[in-house]
Amino acid sequence: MTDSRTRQERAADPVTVLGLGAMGTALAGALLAGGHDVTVWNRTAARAEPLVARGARAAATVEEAVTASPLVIVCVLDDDAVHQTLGPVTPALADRALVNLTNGTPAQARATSAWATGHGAHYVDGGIMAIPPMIGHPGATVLYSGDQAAFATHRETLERFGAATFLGTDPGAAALHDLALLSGMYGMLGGFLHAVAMVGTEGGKAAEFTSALLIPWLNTMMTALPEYARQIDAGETGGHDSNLAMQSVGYVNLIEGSRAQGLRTDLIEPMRNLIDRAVAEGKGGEDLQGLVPLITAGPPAA
Ligand code: FVH
Repeated sequence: MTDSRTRQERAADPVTVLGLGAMGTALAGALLAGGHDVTVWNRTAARAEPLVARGARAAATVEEAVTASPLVIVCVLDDDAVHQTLGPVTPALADRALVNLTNGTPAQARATSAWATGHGAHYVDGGIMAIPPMIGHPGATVLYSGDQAAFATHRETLERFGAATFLGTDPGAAALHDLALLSGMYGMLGGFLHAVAMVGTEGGKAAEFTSALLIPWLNTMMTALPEYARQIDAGETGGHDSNLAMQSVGYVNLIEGSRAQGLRTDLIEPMRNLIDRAVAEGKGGEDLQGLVPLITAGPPAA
């Protein structure tokens, strides 16, 4: 699937986008802005209208959409929706590059890859590390894995969305790293939401607190991560600065203080549970890095 044409010659390559929710619309919009010949399809046909007004062609059926372009991008709600969309049109998939930017698990990516490849498609899985307004702008990154030749052939088109990072030929790799990054994001956002709720109980404004105190604090803490990561890779569990026995005592204040302010503690309980378990297992002298082996061990037996 190598392509020796120049970037300019590839600029108007036809591309199909299946799924025109917030993200699919942003992806199709970036392709239109890049000068591509874009065919779109959505289960609810009316959602194609704004893109048609910008120059896209709306296909009447999924089959018509898939056969319109050598590169087919699918971005729908979930894995079931991918298969409900493409399942009835498998003969049309042969020789297409199918890039699936629907959020899913590594297992789903591997199964969909085997399924699509079995129908003759060149399958690339992807994880979008951006929200729709970021697509096509600096800061957006999309992770890809799977068919390397298909990725290389369409790389410049895929770069219309943002930086394109290829993580290898295992189709599950992009989903694994996507979920890992989302876990980092939800951890941060969960902390943010609890923090602004706490300050708000005494009339504090989220905007002022966030700019003046929270962001500088999180930025400072972020500088510790590379050393934590090095220790985790080396199998070291810390124990020099902020041991878990101390943190389990201090964490009680976070829980009790939140309750006293009338807050729910759902967002902060899980970390406390893990710290307490580590201490109960004799790891009180370790630092937070020591929690990774507990996470890796999987859920405790019932
Ligand atoms: N939006 C975001 O911030 C995140 C950023 C990171 C990547 N995610 C993932 O992208 C996928 C699509 O998300 P979305 O934001 O476009 O989602 P919605 O706006 O809710 O649109 C959903 C589209 O999926 C279609 N759809 C749902 N079920 C089916 C089905 N059974 N068969 C065919 N299409 C289906 C839906 O169609 P319709 O309701 O308009 O007819 C929309 O096109 C997703 O995996 C995110 O996790 C977004």
